[in-house]
Amino acid sequence: MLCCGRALDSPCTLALLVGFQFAFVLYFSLGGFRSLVSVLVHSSEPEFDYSRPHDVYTNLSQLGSLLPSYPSGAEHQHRGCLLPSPLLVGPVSVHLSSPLSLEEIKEKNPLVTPGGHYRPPDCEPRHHTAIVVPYRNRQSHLRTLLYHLHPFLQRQQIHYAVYIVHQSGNSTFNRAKLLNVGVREALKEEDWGCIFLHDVDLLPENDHNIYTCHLKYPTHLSVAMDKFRYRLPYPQYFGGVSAVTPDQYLKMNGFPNQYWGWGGEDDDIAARVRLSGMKIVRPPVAVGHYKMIKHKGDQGNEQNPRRFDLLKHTRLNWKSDGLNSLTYELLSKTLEPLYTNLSVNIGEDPHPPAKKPPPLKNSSYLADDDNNKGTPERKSTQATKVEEGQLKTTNGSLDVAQKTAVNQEIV
Ligand code: UDH
Ligand code: MN
Repeated sequence: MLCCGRALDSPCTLALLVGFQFAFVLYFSLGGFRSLVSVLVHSSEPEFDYSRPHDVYTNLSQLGSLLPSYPSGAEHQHRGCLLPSPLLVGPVSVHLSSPLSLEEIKEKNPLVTPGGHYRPPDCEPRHHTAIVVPYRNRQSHLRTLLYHLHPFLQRQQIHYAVYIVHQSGNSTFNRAKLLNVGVREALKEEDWGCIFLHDVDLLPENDHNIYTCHLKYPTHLSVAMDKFRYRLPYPQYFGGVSAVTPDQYLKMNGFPNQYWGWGGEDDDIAARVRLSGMKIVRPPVAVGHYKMIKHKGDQGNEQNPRRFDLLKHTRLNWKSDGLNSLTYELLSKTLEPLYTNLSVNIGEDPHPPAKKPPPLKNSSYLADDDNNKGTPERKSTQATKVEEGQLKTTNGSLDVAQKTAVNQEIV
């Protein structure tokens, strides 16, 4: 240090200045303190900046035109699509308010063909994925999903189609049975290598969340939903968005047909995965971000009070209730511009919820809620929910609603 004490022009001072400058350049080129720390501790989790998301239609105009890596011409059409796709952008914004009309969405997705099918125009896709959506009476959610998912998947350069499995009639909703129908119908149409089971109200926020299957094990994709503060609500959670290959699906005998109403079926599916000798795989939390469109419980999809009993018997029932016992009537199959619509009669709930009494005129408890949630029946269910929060299902996981209640209590 002595040599540096005298003058600014001494070689030592100069060396120090150059050293500092180099350190600064290095610091900022690494992206500041956070990245510096992650480099030092060798974090394996990818990092994404969700504060500056891209528009979900970014890079779409490049499809089918001249991409530097995909010059047009017949010989290149037989070239395998690059992995990962060079079109990916990472975090994408999600538009939840006032979705466009179906016609407007179709205009924005000119390469999507009837039935909601898509194939990359410039390269041979390496993945073939059917998206199966259980559905009834969620029109605006469906438009929001289609607006978002089509460009999202096209950027991934996969071959895909969207199947909406519409439960006809007014019987209690049965998500898992609709998924069984969707898988069977989709596989009748094409030899899909991967099937996504996708709630209509979930929108992926990062296009590095690739819609393909793990070769060996079922995948759970929606690991970080905004509704659960971007983390898994409980370790065995398998709801929202998941994916199986046809082989994995056969191995677990598909999904249960007996869960009418809200809840339990996702935990049953998770249990089937383990009982059939498989395990659940997941993308990193930083990739599996989803936004759920905010909604109330649907009429006809009331909480299933039998779900805990059913879950106790998954071990006994999974081999006899599932794909091998599936019955339904396909009422219609139409190729809409952005999706294939399968309208199905899946039968009646053998234990329908008790009919609510007709609303009394001037009743005081109807005044505060327009969605029938103020009825005594509904209130008593909600009141018991927190107490139920300590219950565990047979496979050790908490019910989503229960766990949410527990989480809210802890925080
Ligand atoms: N679904 C429909 N129509 C219905 C019911 C469900 O299309 O009437 C489908 C849809 O794809 C939905 C999925 O089934 O995304 C799952 O149902 P959900 O969205 O109701 O499930 P979620 O776990 O429930 O999001 C959140 C709380 C709703 C209130 C639960 C009762 N307390
Ligand atoms: Mn939902």
